[in-house]
Amino acid sequence: MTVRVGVIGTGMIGQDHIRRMTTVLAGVTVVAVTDVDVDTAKKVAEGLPGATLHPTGEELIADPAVDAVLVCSWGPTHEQYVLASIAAGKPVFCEKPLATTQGACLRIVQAEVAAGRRLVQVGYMRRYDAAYRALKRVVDSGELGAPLMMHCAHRNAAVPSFYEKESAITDTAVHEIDMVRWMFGEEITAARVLIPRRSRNGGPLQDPLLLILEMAGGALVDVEISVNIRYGYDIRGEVVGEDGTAALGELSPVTVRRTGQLMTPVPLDWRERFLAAYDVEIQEWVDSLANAAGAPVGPSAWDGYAAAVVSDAGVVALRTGERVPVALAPKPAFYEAVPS
Ligand code: NAD
Ligand code: ISE
Repeated sequence: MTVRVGVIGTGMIGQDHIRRMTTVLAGVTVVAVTDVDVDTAKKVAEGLPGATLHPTGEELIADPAVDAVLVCSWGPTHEQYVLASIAAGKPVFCEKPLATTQGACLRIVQAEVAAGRRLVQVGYMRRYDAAYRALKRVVDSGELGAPLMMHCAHRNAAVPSFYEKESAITDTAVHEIDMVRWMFGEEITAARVLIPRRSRNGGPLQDPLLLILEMAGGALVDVEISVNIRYGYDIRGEVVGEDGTAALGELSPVTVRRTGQLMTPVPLDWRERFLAAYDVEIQEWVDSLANAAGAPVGPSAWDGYAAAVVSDAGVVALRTGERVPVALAPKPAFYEAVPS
C-alpha cells in the first residue's frame, strides 16, 4: 500500500519532509500541498508531478485523495489542522510543538479520545535517532544501575530574528523535555531555570540558559540551551547512573589529524544532525499507517500535551526564578493502551 500524504506548510521542514518522502522513503507519495505563502507552495507543487495545490489546509484535509496529513506550518496554526484531521478521521503527523498552549494540546487529546483511535503523532524525532536509541538501550538494560542525573546540551549556531526569549524553552529545549520523558519512561515533576552570564552573541536574548528538570523517579536533568554558539549545531547527552555513565557517541564518520590538531566536523544545523532520524521517523510513521492496525505508534498527543505543560512550567520558571511544579491532567486510559 502507498500512503498518500498531504503537506500543510511548505517552509523549511515541510520541504525537507517532502524531499525525503519523494526521494528517500518507501510506500509514500505526496499528493497535495498548501501554504499561506502561495508562491512557495506553488513552486513546491511544481516539483511534484500530479500533486494538487490547495488554497487552504482545510481543503487539503478534505481531499479524498489525501490518506494522511503532515502539518509543518507555524506552531500557532497546528491545533486547527490537527483537530480538522481528527474530525475527518485521517491520521496526522504534526511537527513539534503539538500546539503552542497546553489548553490547545488538551483539546487535541480530548478530540482523539472521543474519536476512539490513535490518529495523531508528534514530530519529536530524537526518539528515532540512532545515538539516542543506543543510549536508551543502555539505560533500559540496567547496567548503569538507577539513573541519577542526565546532562544535556542543546546548542544552535544561531536562531532567526523572530526567536523570542521564551523560545529557548518552548521551541528548543522542548526536544529534551520529550526526550527525557521517553528516555526514563516517567513524567517530569518540576522545572527550574538558572541564568548564567549573558553571551555577547545573543543580542536581546538571555542566552544561554540552564533548565533543570526533576523526574518523577528522583533523577535530575540539566539542559544547557545555547542558541548563538556560532561554531555549529551541537547536541549532547550523558546519563549518570549508580554504577556507570553513558553518553551519546560522536557522530562524525571521519576525524582529521593535521597541523597539530585533531578535528571532527560539527553539523551545521538540525537538518544535518538529525537527517537520518527524520528519515526513520517518517518511514516508521508511514509503515504504521500501512500496516493492519493503520495507527501511529510514535510520540502521541498525550506526549505533545505533557511536553507543553512542562514547557509552560519552564517559561514560568524563567520569568520568576522559582521552582515550578508540573501539574498534568489525569492521563486518559486510552494512552496507556498504546506504546509511546
Ligand atoms: P518555516 O517558517 O520555514 O515554514 C513554515 C511554513 O508554514 C511557512 O512557509 C509558512 O508560510 C507556512 N504557514 C504558516 N501559517 C500557515 C497556515 N495557517 N497554513 C498553511 N501554511 C502556513 O518554519 P519551519 O522551520 O519549517 O517550522 C515549521 C514547524 O516545524 C514549526 O512548528 C517548527 O517548530 C517545526 N520544526 C521542527 C523541527 C524538528 O527538529 N523536529 C525543526 C524545525 C522546525
Ligand atoms: C527548531 O524548531 C527545531 O526543532 C530544532 O530541532 C531545534 O534545535 C531548534 O532550536 C528549533 O528552533
